[in-house]
Amino acid sequence: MAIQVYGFWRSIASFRVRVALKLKGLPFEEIPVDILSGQQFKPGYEDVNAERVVPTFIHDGYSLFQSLAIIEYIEDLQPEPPLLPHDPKERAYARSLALTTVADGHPLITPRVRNHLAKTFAADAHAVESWSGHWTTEGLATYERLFARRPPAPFALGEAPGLADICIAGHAIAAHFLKLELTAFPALARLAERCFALPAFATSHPFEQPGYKAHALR
Ligand SMILES: N[C@@H](CCC(=O)N[C@@H](CS)C(=O)NCC(=O)O)C(=O)O
Repeated sequence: MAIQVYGFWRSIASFRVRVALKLKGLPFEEIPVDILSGQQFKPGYEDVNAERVVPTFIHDGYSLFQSLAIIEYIEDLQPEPPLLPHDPKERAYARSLALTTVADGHPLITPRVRNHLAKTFAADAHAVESWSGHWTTEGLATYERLFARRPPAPFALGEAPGLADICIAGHAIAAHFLKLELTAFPALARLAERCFALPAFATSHPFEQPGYKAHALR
């Protein structure tokens, strides 16, 4: 089976797909699309991804977008180890945790939203950072309230990392990019630490990607 992922080192959604593939032990090739320099808007990439975002997932020529849909496809392709629980209530809870960042937090801080704030509403760099920090903190606080009701044990849904942990770890990366302190969110911070102790998470981290290393050397 041949898997390719169009992604970007800094992209939280690409991180999510990278971790899922690594937890499943599925080899893949990552093709970089520099979304900070606008490569996603080049006509060639629009043919690959109509939304002009990363990630795009290609499996034996079949192309798919949206990280959550991609991860659920990977789950169907390779059921072991499971990323979603089998129990319907637990599955729904895992998806709820995932969507807190995938549907609610992350979309508000993507480059296109930040650029639109700057270009259309004359938001300066400080205002854009403040906007992103606000919405990311809202997500952190939501997770912390949820973890007060049901503490991770040790991962969000139990003994093994899954979809929810992947998405929460991505949210923690976004917080780090925005220089947000996690001290007020200790349960989330511990969960993220547990995740990044695992090779699948650690090697998927943006700072571990060749694109970051090249960027840092510039
Ligand atoms: N909901 C989508 C989000 C995709 C997305 O917005 N990706 C970002 C990178 S994390 C992107 O490509 N942004 C390009 C832009 O904002 O112009 C998913 O989970 O795949």
